[in-house]
Amino acid sequence: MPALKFWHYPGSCSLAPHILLRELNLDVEVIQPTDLSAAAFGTINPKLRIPVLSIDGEIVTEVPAILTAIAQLAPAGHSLLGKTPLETARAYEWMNWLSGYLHGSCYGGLWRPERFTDDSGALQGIKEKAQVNIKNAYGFVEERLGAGGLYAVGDGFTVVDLYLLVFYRWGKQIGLEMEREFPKYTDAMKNLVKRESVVKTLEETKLAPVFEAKI
Ligand SMILES: N[C@@H](CCC(=O)N[C@@H](CS)C(=O)NCC(=O)O)C(=O)O
Repeated sequence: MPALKFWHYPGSCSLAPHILLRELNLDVEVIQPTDLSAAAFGTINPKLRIPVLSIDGEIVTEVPAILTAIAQLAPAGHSLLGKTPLETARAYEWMNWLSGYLHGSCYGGLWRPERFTDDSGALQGIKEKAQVNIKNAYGFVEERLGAGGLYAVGDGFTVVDLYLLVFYRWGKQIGLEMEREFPKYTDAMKNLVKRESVVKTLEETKLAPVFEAKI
């Protein structure tokens, strides 16, 4: 097995690859950087973002690439990227959209509107439009969940389901009524959080369970 190092931040998009590392029981050095400035982090990732994975010293960035790199460390015959070539294409279709559109464009607009304009008067409008785009994007997820509705790709678990968990948590964080408004997405995530790897990673990163037990 290669030597692995993983830079993450609890609750961020790094959660998906973090769970995958635990799913595969990989031996990895996990690092939570406190400073993402160019001076502190620039040599690790010049884009100054987490997550970052180092495989025998080779740095890999971007969630879809990192999920792919980790999945390739799974025993032969795994279906973490889909069971057929078409399912693999679907997995990349999902990951590209989640990373580029939902994360970069929608959540970027909401949480980092200054990336889209130098006009301080335009910031509020960008945030408001981003809120609408996020909600519509979740509607799209709800419609596009695969056969049976429990998985994103086909009828089995793939890395895309882990990536969807990141955005499900964020949806709750920004106050969307995820359970009421997106019942299929919710069922898929309720199914996913039963995995030991999810439970372990949430504990490890000191994040609350996604669905609190009803008393
Ligand atoms: N496209 C990148 C996005 C990475 C990204 O934006 N990560 C966030 C955490 S979710 C981050 O590092 N934020 C720090 C910042 O914006 O300063 C990916 O898919 O990995």
